[in-house]
Amino acid sequence: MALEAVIFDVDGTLADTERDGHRPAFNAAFAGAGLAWHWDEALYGELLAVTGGKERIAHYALRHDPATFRRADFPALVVELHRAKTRAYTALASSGAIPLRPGVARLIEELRREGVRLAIATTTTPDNVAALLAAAFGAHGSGWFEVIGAGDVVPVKKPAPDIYAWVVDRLGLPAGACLALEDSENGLRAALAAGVPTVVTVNDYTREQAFGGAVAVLSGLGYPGDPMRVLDGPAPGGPLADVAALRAWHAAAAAGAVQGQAGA
Ligand code: XBP
Ligand code: MG
Repeated sequence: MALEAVIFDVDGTLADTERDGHRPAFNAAFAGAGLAWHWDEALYGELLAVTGGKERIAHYALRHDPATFRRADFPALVVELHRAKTRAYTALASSGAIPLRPGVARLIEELRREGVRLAIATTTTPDNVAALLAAAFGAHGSGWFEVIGAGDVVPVKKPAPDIYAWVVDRLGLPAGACLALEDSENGLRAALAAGVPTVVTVNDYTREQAFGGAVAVLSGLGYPGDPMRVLDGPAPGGPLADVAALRAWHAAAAAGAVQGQAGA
C-alpha cells in the first residue's frame, strides 16, 4: 500500500510549543484569575503526561489545590481559565514567537510538490493550530491540510486513537496508507491504536519516553548543517527526513519493521 497522506501532530512535532508557548500561557491565565499557581519547566514536563489543557488543569488542581478542585464552580473555572490561556497562546503564536521546528516547512513543501496529502491530528485547541499555521505559512497555511482534527472534536484525547481515527475517516483512506509524525509516547500510542504507522521526532520533553511500535525514532527532520540522527529504526541513507525517507519508512512499516514491542 503506497503512502498517500502524512498526518502531522502539532505540539512538539510541528513546533516546540510546550515549554515557551503553552506553559507561559497557562501561567498568564492563572495569574489573571488571581490563582497562586505557577507551572515551572520541570512540573510542566510531568503535567504533559495528561493531554488536553482543560484535563491538565483539573489533574493539577486535584493534586495541588484540592480546595479549589472541590469548589462548586470548578468546572466553569476550568473553562474560563482555558479560554484565557488559549487567548494568551494564540497571541504568542500569532506574534511569530513560536517558530516551526527545523525541517518542517521544507518537508511540508516537498510533500505538497509530490502530491502527498496532508492532515493534522492534535490534542490542542483548533484556534492554536490556526494561529501557528498562519504565523508559519500565512493566511492560506491551514488550507494546505485537507483535514485538521484538533481538541474537543473527539470525546477522548490521545493516547486514545479517536483523533487519528477521525482524521483517517475524513481523509477517506485506509490507516495503512497514512504515516503519522509524532513527538510523544501518548501521540505514538494514539496513532498506533488507530492503525497508523508512525515516525517519532523527539524533543527535550519526550526524548526519554518509550517509543515501542514506531517505525523510526529521529532527533528531528534534519536541515543543511544539522543532519537528522536516526535514534532507532532503519536509516534512510540521506541526511534529511524527506519524502523519499518517509516513503521508505512507510514501506518498512508495511513490511512489519517496527521498533520494540508495538504499543509496549
Ligand atoms: C499537546 C497537548 C495539548 C497542549 C495544550 O497536543 O496535549 O493539550 O499541551 O493545548 P499534541 P490545549 O501533541 O497532540 O499536538 O491547552 O489547547 O489542550
Ligand atoms: Mg505532540
